[in-house]
Amino acid sequence: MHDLPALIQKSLQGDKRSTARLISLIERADPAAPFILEQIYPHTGNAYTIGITGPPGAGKSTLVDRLVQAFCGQQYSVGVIAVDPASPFTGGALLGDRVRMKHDRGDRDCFFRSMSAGKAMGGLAGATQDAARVLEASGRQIILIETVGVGQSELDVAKATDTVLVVLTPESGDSVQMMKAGLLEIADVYAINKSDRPGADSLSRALQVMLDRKTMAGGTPCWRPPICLTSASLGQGLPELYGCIWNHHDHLRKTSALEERRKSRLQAELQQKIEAELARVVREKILGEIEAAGWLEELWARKIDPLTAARRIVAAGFAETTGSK
Ligand SMILES: Nc1nc2c(ncn2[C@@H]2O[C@H](COP(=O)(O)OP(=O)(O)O)[C@@H](O)[C@H]2O)c(=O)[nH]1
Ligand SMILES: [Mg+2]
Repeated sequence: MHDLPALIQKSLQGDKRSTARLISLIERADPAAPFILEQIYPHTGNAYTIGITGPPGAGKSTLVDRLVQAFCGQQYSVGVIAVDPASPFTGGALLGDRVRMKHDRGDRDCFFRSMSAGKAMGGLAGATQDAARVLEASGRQIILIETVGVGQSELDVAKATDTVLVVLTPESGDSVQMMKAGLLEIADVYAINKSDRPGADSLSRALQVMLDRKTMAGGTPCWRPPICLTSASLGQGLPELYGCIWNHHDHLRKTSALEERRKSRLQAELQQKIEAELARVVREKILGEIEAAGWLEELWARKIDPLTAARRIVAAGFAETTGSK
């Protein structure tokens, strides 16, 4: 990679093409990725991130497009990351492309990026988080992250944001399923989209009952997720939804919840990175030694048991790695 520092500099100044290239390098875990992340980190920490999740086809992308419109209308600089479903059969990337064309209209300052769940290395949540940081460092104030609300790794992506918007539809009225899927645990704001179709009111009532129960069960009553009825395609209920998102933002800011939320995310990230780093050290420094040192022979000859051997190898490996520093 020639002139990486210049590329980073241009991205920090808001250049879209450089930003896209940095994200690509990070996405495929290029050897330059750690340097990029190190350089941009001091320029992060202020963007507001919003996760949008829900079942496939609920209208998340359509809603995101509407929200982008609203944020841009208020002169915010917006970035969007859409995580495509991992399945090769869904044509997720194509969907992403279709929406990107809408976002990238000249009259809006929006950076759109789709990431493939299947491709991301080092965990989907990690890769998405890193991409969001690049966007943030390049001056994006609001970052929207769309993921399909199926599977733990997708939920983790949504959870790692400041406000989580869960999008449901009258068709997804099977609320017990949703609850099982963990969607309802992470919602800060609900949108019942496609409310132009029948069933939105009854889903809304069912959700209210569930929220009541949660409050009575001793959940922290300080923020009760509001339920907004929207029709993204018809453009209905959007100012209300936009307002609810900001209300949640204000709530987090007024209490110390925003800081707490972000700090606990950083702690989780640090922990995850330590584990990844340990795995790397094990792979690179320790596993190779085993054969050379003849441990297998010792095991085979019953001179030592596997657990004791493993402990000795690890202890020796770390003594060596820390000693060689
Ligand atoms: N009737 C109706 N259709 C909608 C609404 N919002 C989105 N759609 C349509 O639902 C389909 C899926 O939308 P999309 O935004 O791609 O859903 P996603 O998979 O959740 O991102 C598209 O054909 C949209 O035009 C809505 O409020 N009402
Ligand atoms: Mg979508």
